[in-house]
Amino acid sequence: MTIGILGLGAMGRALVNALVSAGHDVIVWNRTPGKDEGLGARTAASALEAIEASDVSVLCLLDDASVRETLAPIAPKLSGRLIVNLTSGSAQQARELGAWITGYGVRFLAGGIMAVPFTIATEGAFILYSGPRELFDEVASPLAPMARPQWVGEDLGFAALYDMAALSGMYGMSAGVGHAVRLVHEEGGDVEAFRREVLGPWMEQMFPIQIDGASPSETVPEEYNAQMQAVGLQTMIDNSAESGVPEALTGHLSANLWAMRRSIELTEGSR
Ligand code: FVH
Repeated sequence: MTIGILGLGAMGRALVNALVSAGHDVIVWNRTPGKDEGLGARTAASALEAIEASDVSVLCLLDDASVRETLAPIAPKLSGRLIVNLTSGSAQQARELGAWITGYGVRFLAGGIMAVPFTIATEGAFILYSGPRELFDEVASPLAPMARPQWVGEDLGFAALYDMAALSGMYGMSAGVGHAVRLVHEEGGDVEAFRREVLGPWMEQMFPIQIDGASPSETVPEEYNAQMQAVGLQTMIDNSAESGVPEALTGHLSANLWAMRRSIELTEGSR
């Protein structure tokens, strides 16, 4: 199978490396020439040439606008081609892109990469796909060297939706740990020791509890004591201000405080 990779940014190049290492015939295209050097793949002179030479073409560009810009001039020539879009975007963008490009007879799958370039082709990496199951079955095995393929439904928006939601979880964690070390630093604490001896063990203890307890409900289970948590969160926000940390870095605490207050309000309203 010949696989086309369109987009040779950090992620696109990592995908090419994984496929070439697995012995695939890979043809690449990038808007700016020169990024194909040393990849061991064939180079196409245009996006159309790459797609026409490929059994399946993977787009890994910056954003939805760059995908539209790349495909719009050539879309009428793509009927019957199989295209997988791994470019990040919103669920609505994925659905609209799918409706538009399948209108030209393109067989289309949407995706979301749950990895960073240096974890591509490692055990933990996976890629979400959504769209027609038969198309996923066709590409899952050839694209597996990039990362474990995981189909999340026929709805073309679901891979993007799950991707955005999972990234929200990661950035929430990132905001929390970033704020934590800033707080310790501002007060002259030992950041290294704090990370190793306090933050790491604490996060490890709480991580499975957070994942198991994650819920779309607006009310917190009684045993988690929303009243107590609201008081604690306000103290954390006050402590942050007292330590001189910019208020903008406490957004994750404010979001949690809002959720606790909402839970208290709803629980009291139902009594
Ligand atoms: N890198 C990461 O950690 C994340 C992990 C999760 C998934 N994301 C998404 O993957 C897409 C590509 O990310 P990337 O890291 O490869 O991004 P860049 O290194 O910035 O490369 C961008 C490529 O997009 C091309 N490009 C930009 N604009 C256009 C356009 N208008 N027309 C055609 N191509 C365009 C750019 O080409 P050039 O600047 O070299 O000419 C690069 O090939 C992305 O959706 C992440 O959210 C990565």
